[in-house]
Amino acid sequence: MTDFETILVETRGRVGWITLNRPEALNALNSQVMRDVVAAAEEFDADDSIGAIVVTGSERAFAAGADIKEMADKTGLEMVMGDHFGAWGRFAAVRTPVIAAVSGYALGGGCELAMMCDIILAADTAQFGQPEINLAVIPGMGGTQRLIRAVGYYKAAELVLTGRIMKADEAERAGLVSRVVPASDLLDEAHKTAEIIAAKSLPSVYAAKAALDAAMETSLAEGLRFERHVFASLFDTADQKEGMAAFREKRSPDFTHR
Ligand code: CO8
Repeated sequence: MTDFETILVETRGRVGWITLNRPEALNALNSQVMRDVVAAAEEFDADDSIGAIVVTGSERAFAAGADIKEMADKTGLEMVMGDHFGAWGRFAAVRTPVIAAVSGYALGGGCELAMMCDIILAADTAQFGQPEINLAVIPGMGGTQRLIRAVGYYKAAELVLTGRIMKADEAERAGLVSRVVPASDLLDEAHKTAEIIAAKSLPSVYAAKAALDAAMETSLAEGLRFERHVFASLFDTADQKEGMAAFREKRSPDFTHR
């Protein structure tokens, strides 16, 4: 793995860990964090021995947003030419499932980074929100688009227009968070969930994530067509033969990720 300035990166079994590490700025997402997170995620994604990725921050903050101090004096043209948006898109596009393990603040770009992941697990201390309106801007890394798909138009509109922060239990009720756990258990729970996914056959995991992604972007008819094709294509993998043989023989499957 490359050396990174703003994140800690670790491999535990088949799980790749990315820990945001700018405690002095509550893990605010500056351009270096973006470069580091994108590069680490893409390196894990290119590695067949990694079956799931966990992204986390500190106890106090998953990430308190894009770095306001870095952005404050930029012009619109500089924001466009910096292409921050495109690079974060590469993170959202990795094929490997990504779990966000969120403790403390997940605000602005922090909430948006969590929403680029496939599963959001929250500590009971987690707080989510899109407070950009308080800075006279709007969410710029997917907040207006992904939050609506997660919690519906009306709740998303309230959060984006007022900047209100919601606590973990509200985020779970709203469907943004899949599970809330005590803060002290968060990393263990994230690892257990990641290990469960990483033990599955990788081609089927890639296929499942691609089909879930398609549901976010296409009509029902298109999505169903895509799902049917991907489902059929998995019958050419050795793991499908192994998985179904293991079922018939009443034993655990031994997947080779092929
Ligand atoms: N950017 C830069 N620095 C930050 C950020 C941030 N988003 N958040 C916190 N910090 C810094 C503080 O400035 C402070 O540094 P210093 O000690 O040098 O003054 C340090 O982190 C600790 O923060 P606080 O002292 O403020 O800690 P508190 O516990 O008092 O407050 C809060 C915590 C409530 C989280 C508070 O820090 C806060 O409101 N932060 C900003 C939250 C916010 O508005 N986030 C949205 C940012 S805009 C955004 O995310 C747009 C996304 C789209 C961008 C797309 C292009 C890339």
